[in-house]
Amino acid sequence: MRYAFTATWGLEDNRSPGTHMGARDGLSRRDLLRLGLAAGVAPGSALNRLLAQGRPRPTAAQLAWQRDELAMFIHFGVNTFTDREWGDGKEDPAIFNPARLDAGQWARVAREAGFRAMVLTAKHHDGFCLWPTATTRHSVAASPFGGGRGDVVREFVNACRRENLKVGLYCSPWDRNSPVYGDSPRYNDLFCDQLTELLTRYGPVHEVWFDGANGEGPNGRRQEYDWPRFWRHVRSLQPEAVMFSDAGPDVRWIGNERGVAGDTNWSTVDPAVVPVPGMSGDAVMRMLQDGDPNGSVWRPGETDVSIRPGWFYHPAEDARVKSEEDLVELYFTSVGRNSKLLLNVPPTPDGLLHEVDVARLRGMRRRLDALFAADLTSGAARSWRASGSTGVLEVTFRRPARVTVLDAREDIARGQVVARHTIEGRVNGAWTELARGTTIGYRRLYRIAPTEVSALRLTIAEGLAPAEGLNLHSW
Ligand code: FUL
Repeated sequence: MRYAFTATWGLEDNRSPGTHMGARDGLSRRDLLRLGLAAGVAPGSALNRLLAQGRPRPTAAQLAWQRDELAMFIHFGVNTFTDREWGDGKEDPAIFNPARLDAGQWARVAREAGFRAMVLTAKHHDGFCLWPTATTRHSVAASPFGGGRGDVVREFVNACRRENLKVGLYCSPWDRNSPVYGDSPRYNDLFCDQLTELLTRYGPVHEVWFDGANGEGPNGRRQEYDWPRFWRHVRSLQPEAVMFSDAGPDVRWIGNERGVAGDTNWSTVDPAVVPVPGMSGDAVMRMLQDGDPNGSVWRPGETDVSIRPGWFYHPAEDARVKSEEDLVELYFTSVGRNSKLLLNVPPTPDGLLHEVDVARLRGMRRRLDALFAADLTSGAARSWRASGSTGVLEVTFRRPARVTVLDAREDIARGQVVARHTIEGRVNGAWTELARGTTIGYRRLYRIAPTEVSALRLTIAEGLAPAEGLNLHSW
């Protein structure tokens, strides 16, 4: 017997309801699956319910996070003024002087382009804090911005609230300015103090973002981060926030910065493979990209990518902003692969999003709205025939329609089970394959050549448990 669902990291509050089930039942999910597959479980049976219960499921916060689909990343700080990507912590705070800073513009552009959240780099690796902190003098308080009384985090949060966007904050553990960095207990205390300020002064925070970067060379200072402590601390201050890092605990990095989630993408992972942020290696990267169908915790992947080559604004990249079509494609390779898109749009030294970026975002929204203008399956007749953990969902249209996007969905509130699927269309009376893939999860989107169909059929060729609440839309 394997007890697969013990809480990880000793977080008192591992809020994933599914994580404790197996241990209480005394059966691992693998055992349950084996039993279920052998028995050819009937939908609705007691064993079926047990199988479904044994799988990890999202918390309310993870579910809401995923359903938001689009978040905007804002990289802003001293690098914006030095034209660098990684500052060394020796910058003079006097260089931070955004003359026309307008977080309201960031938030308006984000909302109008369909984003539902924003994440700001409150502190990047250079250690410069965008809020007036008591933990260091390396902050906005030592800059000319607002006459030394400015607070970019406050302006950001206020702007998010005005536009009804959720608030996310990035606080880099790697700190190239702090004199106590490398003196592990002292720096861990300081980092927790910074988190306390960020998570108690500004009201509800929905996402706390921990990057895994650490570029210290062989002669650099080695800092042992106390991750379990950081995570417990965030959980105690903002219990509704999801925490992002390579190792979650709530949402994981997708394993690249190109904007591409795994073609196979499970929201469950084996936490032992990526226990802390910043690890490398094939097994780690595979776990981040693909997840693990037998994983014991729910930790969906977030896909972060920049609209420009760099994360921070560089005038030399004004001609290298991703096109409208690139951005639409990013939506399909992230949201359309059971992930969430965190798209970075860096403000200029003026403190505004650049007009080229703004135009591209508007263009992306126009294109997405056109693609998803009408759900062709609304009013269609749906029938679902299940057999064990496989099944067929047939959607018969009232009249034939030209389909360009296929949109399969699992009810992830109940977990993720589909391992292999195909989608066919009835074209001139004959079933024709239109798409095939592995996982579905929250949403699996396919763009296809426009095809006139009178019906669609989603076949689940392999599942880990019977799929309940599966759906298929088309646009
Ligand atoms: C990485 C950082 O090193 C980059 O500068 C950027 O912030 C990216 C989102 O995360 O770890």
